[in-house]
This record gives sequence, structure tokens and C-alpha cells, in this order.
Amino acid sequence: MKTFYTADHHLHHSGMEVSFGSIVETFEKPERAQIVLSRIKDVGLGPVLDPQPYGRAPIERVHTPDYLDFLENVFAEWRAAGRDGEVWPYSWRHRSMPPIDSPPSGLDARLSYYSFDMAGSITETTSQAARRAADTALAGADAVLAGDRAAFSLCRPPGHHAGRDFFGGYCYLNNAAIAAQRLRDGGHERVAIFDIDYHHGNGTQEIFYDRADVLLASLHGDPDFEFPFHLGYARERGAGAGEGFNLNYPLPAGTGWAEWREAFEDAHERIRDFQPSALVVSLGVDTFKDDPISQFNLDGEHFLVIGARIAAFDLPTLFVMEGGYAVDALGINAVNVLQGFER
Ligand code: Q9C
Ligand code: ZN
Repeated sequence: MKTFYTADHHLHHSGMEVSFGSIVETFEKPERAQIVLSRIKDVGLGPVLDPQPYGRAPIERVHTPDYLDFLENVFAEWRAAGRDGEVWPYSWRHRSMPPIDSPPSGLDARLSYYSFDMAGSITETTSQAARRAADTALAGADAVLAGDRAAFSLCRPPGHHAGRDFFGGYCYLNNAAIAAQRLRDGGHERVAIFDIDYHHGNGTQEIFYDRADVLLASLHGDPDFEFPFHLGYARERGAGAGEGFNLNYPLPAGTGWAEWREAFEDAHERIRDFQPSALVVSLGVDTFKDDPISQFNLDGEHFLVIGARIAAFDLPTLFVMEGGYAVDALGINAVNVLQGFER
């Protein structure tokens, strides 16, 4: 299968993050995409293609124009305010404070309006990198629309925590959602998103929550103990027309292959019942046993089985890279899914 990739992902690199009270090098670093790319070349998965620039229109099918403006301009605003370093939000609207529905004018208040955490910062070129990751997803969707059985969008930064108008969890633009919408706009009437990243895809859930044309199934660490903490419970099943088209599988810390696979097979069946004509896989491999920020116990060989079971849908399939932070094994694990699919 074709891989879509651009070296422009280097335009995003938050230096640090706070992990359990310590300042550490960010887990979401450029080496992640490099190691996946080199594994793709080592195994000869197929051609590696640079995505074209798509402009804002296909991204605005998912994200709001005011949020895109904010991402583009906030770094300059930060500097103009006389601040050094990268752009970081740091204070959010607590449940005791009444919700608002339009952006405040002050810089810091607006930063919290458009975010939900400080997993990653906004650098001078983060918006450009995120836009190129979205281009990477769109190019993969277009390959599938053009008739490819499958494609891999090697996106970085990742996307599934980003909502219509907010960033968080290392994510700025929701690459998988942008691709799913592209498939809808290209003629697929029902698109399923299978999110197998370790974390709940809260951004993807927010984007499609009231829609019946895009089904989201997500397997993840139970939000009672795991990031993003506030969303991802099984009781969240969609709203209005979208009722029943959002499926969450929260799983306990320590989940191993047998239990994970059972949830995966249940989701697999529900996706088949939905009868989609195309599939987007939010491909995180942070379910790996040695992942430094996660608590599931999948092994390298299991990713081959996952790929084979995804192939069994017999659907045009777009894989979109999400998380995975055990960098040494990341290339093997992610590409195992793709090789398992092709076998
Ligand atoms: N102490 C994705 O996998 N919190 N995002 C990390 C580490 C943020 C994960 C805390 C995790 C975000 C795309
Ligand atoms: Zn993740």
C-alpha cells in the first residue's frame, strides 16, 4: 500500500511536557515518524509519497475558521506580548464556572478556550506542521477514493484528541476526522472510524457525536484512570440523530491481548452491522506493553493479528497514525498492522 508522509512534521516539536510532576522531554517527538518511515522502507511496504497542499477548505469541513485562525496567529501574538518560549495554556474553566460559547479577547483566556490540557505547546511552526499532517490524511483519503484498497497516512502530530475548535493530547487538527469527512464528501455514505489508540479519541467523538453517517468505535484505557479522563465512558453513545453511532470500550489498566481482543471483536461486529462503505483506522500502537505512558500489554505479534482482522472487513481502508511512544518498537508495531492487513 501507499504511504503518505512529509518531512514537514519536523515543523512541530514541543520541547517538554510535565509528566507526573516532572518536566521531561516530550513523548510526542519527531523521531516517532522517522522510525515508522524507516521500517516502511526496510520491509518494502510500498511507495512513499509527499502529500500535496490542500488549503483550508477540506479542513474547514471539520474545524472552525476561528480556530484555524487562532492556531495560525497565536504564536505571533504571544511574542507581541513580550513572551519567550512556546505558547502554553495553563488554566481552564472549572465546573463551578459558567460555560461560555465565544472566545474571550485576552490571550490566556482565549488559549484555555481553545484547548483542554498542556500536553503539547504551540511553536512558531506548529500550525504549519498540523496543516501538513492534515494534508497527509487527505492524500490518503484521496488514494482510497481513487480506488486503492488501503493507504497509510503517516501523520504527525497526531489528531484524535483535537475537536472542532480545540487542541490537546499532542493533537491540533483531527487528521482521521478530516479524512473521514473527505471520504463522505467523495461519495461514501457511511464511514466507520475504528480508533485503536490506547487513549480515548475524545476529539473524534466530539466532531461526530450527533451524526449517524460516521460511526466511531474506540477501545481505550478507562477514563476513570486514564487520559483524557473526562470522556470515553460506555454510556456516551451519541446524541440526536447520532444516538447509537458512538461506541466506547473503556478497558482497565493491565488489559492484555485476550481481553483487548474480546472488546476488539465486539466492536468489529458492530462496525460490520453499520455496513460502512469505507473505514478509517485511528492507528495508535501505544497499547504496546512497553509504552512509556500507557498501561496495556499488547505484544508486537498481536499487531499483525489486528491488521489481519481489519483486512477481514473487506473495506477500502485508510490507516491514520496516532500515538505510540515506545520509539524503539514503534516502527515494527505500526508496520506490523499494515503487513498483517496485506497478508
Ligand atoms: N505523563 C496520543 O496518544 N498525557 N495522545 C501524557 C504522560 C497526554 C496521548 C502524560 C497523552 C496524550 C495521540
Ligand atoms: Zn494515544
